[in-house]
Amino acid sequence: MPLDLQDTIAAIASPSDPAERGIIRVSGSDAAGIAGQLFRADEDASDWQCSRLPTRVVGTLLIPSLSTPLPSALMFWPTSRSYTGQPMAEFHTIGSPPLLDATLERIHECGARSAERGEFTFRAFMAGKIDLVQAEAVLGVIDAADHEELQVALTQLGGGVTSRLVDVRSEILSLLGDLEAGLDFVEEDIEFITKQQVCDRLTGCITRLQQLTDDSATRLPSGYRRRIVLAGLPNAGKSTLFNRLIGAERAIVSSTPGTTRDYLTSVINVGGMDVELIDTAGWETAADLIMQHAQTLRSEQLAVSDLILWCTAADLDESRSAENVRLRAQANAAGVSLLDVITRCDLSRITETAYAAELQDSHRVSAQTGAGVQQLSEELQRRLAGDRSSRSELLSSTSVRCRESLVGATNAIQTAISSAEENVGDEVIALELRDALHQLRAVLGEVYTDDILDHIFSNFCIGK
Ligand SMILES: Nc1nc2c(ncn2[C@@H]2O[C@H](COP(=O)(O)OP(=O)(O)O)[C@@H](O)[C@H]2O)c(=O)[nH]1
Ligand SMILES: [Mg+2]
Repeated sequence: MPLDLQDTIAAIASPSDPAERGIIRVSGSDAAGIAGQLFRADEDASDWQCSRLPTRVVGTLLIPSLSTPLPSALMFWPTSRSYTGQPMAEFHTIGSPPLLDATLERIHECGARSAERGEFTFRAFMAGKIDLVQAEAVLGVIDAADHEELQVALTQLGGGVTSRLVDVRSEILSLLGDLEAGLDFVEEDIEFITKQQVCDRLTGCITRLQQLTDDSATRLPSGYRRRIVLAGLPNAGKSTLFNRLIGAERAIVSSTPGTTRDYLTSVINVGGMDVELIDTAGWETAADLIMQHAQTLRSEQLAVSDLILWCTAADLDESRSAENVRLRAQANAAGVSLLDVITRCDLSRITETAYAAELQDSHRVSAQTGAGVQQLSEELQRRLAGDRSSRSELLSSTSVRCRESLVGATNAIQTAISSAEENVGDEVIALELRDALHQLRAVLGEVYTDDILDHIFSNFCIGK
């Protein structure tokens, strides 16, 4: 990432496909000069360059390689009160790739160079407009795979995580102030803060940091989709339920056991979360090689799932009950959470079977009539939302980068508490607190190394 923040950079900031609107962004000390060379404001707004306030002006772009002027709006931030913390101009015009390319070429001729990946956000970071946690959140918003990820990224961008870190940092700074004041008056034996107060306040910091550390440990990789697998004896109605949940006739449904031989997957939306639903086969005794293969696939699918829906037909024949229990136990042994679903519940009641006693928590559905399917969806939503990983406030990229520093800060504070309890001396406590502060600064990006910055900003697209 070039550290020259003074030269003026430009890039197309809108997606590369043709669209109604395209945006070209220019940032740097010469943004106004460059904009003035190719933009003509409509008459009543021709004094836009004199404004000290952010301005929106309607006019045209004059590009020599184009035969006619291009209608455009100019957004102009004349001072450091812009996203990048420096003068910035944005041209909003027709989103035609060749027109945008021609405009950008003209901007380069006027003296701007091409922006590198993430360079606008990098400048925002260098100008102190955002911290590193928020810079990562910008990337998270751009890359969000579904509503849930977008929500996490927006919270992080809004400063939810930052403000918690800043709170802890202020608390430590204030404690450090008290301890160091005490050190200055050590001869006079004046105590600015009691050991108990130090321990209590530091314990509060640890609780807050612990929550963020836990979050960072459980956060799922970005783009990870939870997987729900339908499992159960042949004819339990898995494929019918699969079709009902995805809202389409994808899986072949038949009363001939072993109809489904391959597994099928489809993405469904559960409470704003994209979830992969998988219909499995291979639950009967393997009579041929294909069925053996189906069994292998089924086991693999089960092992990598986040939730198994074990389907038991309400009209299950008593003679097959033992087999149902055996296979369910086998599926349950994979260590994945399992939810019992009584299927075909329009047919009869399962209460007579011995197995029924175990099914206190089951969900009754009829995929054929649709009864209970809505309630099942709601339960899936609850289960997935209850998953700790989905409650994280940290983006996975931030988690990976910060985990070590968060743990480091927590350990330093823990050592400070032990030192206070053992009356080791305020100098030792202060030393640990300074270490904790350093670790927190690393999380926020107040101390950083070039390779960390390179790693973060090179993941951005150009124009952001
Ligand atoms: N009455 C009734 N029949 C169902 C229901 N769900 C599935 N079936 C029937 O049960 C048989 C097996 O269904 P299928 O979905 O192929 O089961 P799978 O082998 O577990 O995939 C088919 O004849 C379906 O029509 C249901 O909710 N009610
Ligand atoms: Mg099937």
